[in-house]
Formats: sequence, structure tokens, C-alpha cells
Amino acid sequence: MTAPAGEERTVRAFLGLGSNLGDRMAHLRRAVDQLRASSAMSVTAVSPVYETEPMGGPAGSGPYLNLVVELAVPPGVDPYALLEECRRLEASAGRVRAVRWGPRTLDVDVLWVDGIAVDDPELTVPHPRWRERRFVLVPLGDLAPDLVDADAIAAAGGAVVPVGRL
Ligand code: A4P
Ligand code: MG
Repeated sequence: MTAPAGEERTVRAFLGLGSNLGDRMAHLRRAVDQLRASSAMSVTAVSPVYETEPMGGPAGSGPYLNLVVELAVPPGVDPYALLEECRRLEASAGRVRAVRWGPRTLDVDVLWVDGIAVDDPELTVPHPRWRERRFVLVPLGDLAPDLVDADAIAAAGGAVVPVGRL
């Protein structure tokens, strides 16, 4: 079916945001504000914020705040352009990479793009670990219940507590 004139068809892309260093809520809020202000991005939904048990990472890592953002993107979107956007947001939050899974002001991952699969160490979509992690499944399930079932959430690890909205 052809879309009516002036109406572009879009698909969903989901980004996962996490912070466990500094003013965690402020880092998330700023990143979502930047996405909303971006002419290249169209934010269609933002999940509640969850405080989550750190998975992996060095001993003594503090709890995270996590959320998921839904974007409306063209069906032929370049997924590497989404990764670039993630890196831009992380850089803007002053992220410094020291240890893998180490504490970070902001981590932004491409979780899922409807109809797109990428298998490259630089960018793997769907995100390689999304099904193992309650901090991804719960907020993603809030926005896209068709992608997440209750069994997957029950089988995944890590405590997740809702703490409100941005
Ligand atoms: N990369 C590949 N695929 C993707 C993708 N779909 N999205 C590459 C984003 N990046 C992707 O990422 C490492 C490399 O993955 C990059 O070079 C990128 O090109 P990074 O952000 O530099 O480092 P990282 O986040 O420490 O590593 P990684 O492997 O992405 O970690 P994860 O799997 O994202 O886990 N616990 C809680 N509670 N909440 C969290 O948010 N996050 C992590 C990080 C661990 N534990 C957590 C949380
Ligand atoms: Mg990451």
C-alpha cells in the first residue's frame, strides 16, 4: 500500500540509556532533551526510569538508572548513523572509557531497529545481550510489549525498581 502524499512511513528504533556515575537522572534527562531537540531524530516515547542492579563491571559499581527511548526512523535508516548519535550523546555527558562495563556518566546502546539486523563488532543489532538483562527488557517491554514476553523478564537477571519519569 502506498502512503498518502506527505506521509512518510517510519519504523521503530529503540535506544537503551544507562548511567551510574554523577548526577544520574540529570545525565539521562539531558540526553533525552538532546534527542528531542535533534532535527535528525524523532522521539516518539520514553519509558519510565528504573534503578537497576549493576550487571558485570568492577566490584563496588554503583546502581544504574536505566530507561529506553523509542524513535521513529525511516525504514532504510543507516544503523551506523544511530550509533553515531549514541556516541555524540555519550561524549556530551563527558563519558570516559576506562574499564569495560566500568562506571559511566552515560551509556547509550542501539537495542533494536524494526527490520534491521547487523552483525559487526562495531555495531550488533539487536544488541547482543538485551535478552539477558532485566534493565533492558523491563523498560523496552513498557514501550514495545510485542518484543518482550514475561518469561524472558522472569529468566533475565538483575533487580529493577521503577523510580518515576523524567
Ligand atoms: N557496539 C556493538 N554493538 C552496539 C550497539 N548495538 N549499541 C560496540 C552500542 N554499541 C555497540 O561499547 C563497546 C563497543 O560496543 C563499542 O565500541 C560499540 O561500537 P561501549 O559503550 O564503549 O562500552 P560498554 O558499554 O562498557 O561495553 P558493552 O559491551 O557495550 O557493554 P554493555 O553490554 O552495553 O553493558 N548494569 C546495569 N544495571 N545497567 C546498565 O546500563 N550497562 C552495562 C554495559 C553493564 N552493566 C549494566 C549496564
Ligand atoms: Mg555501550
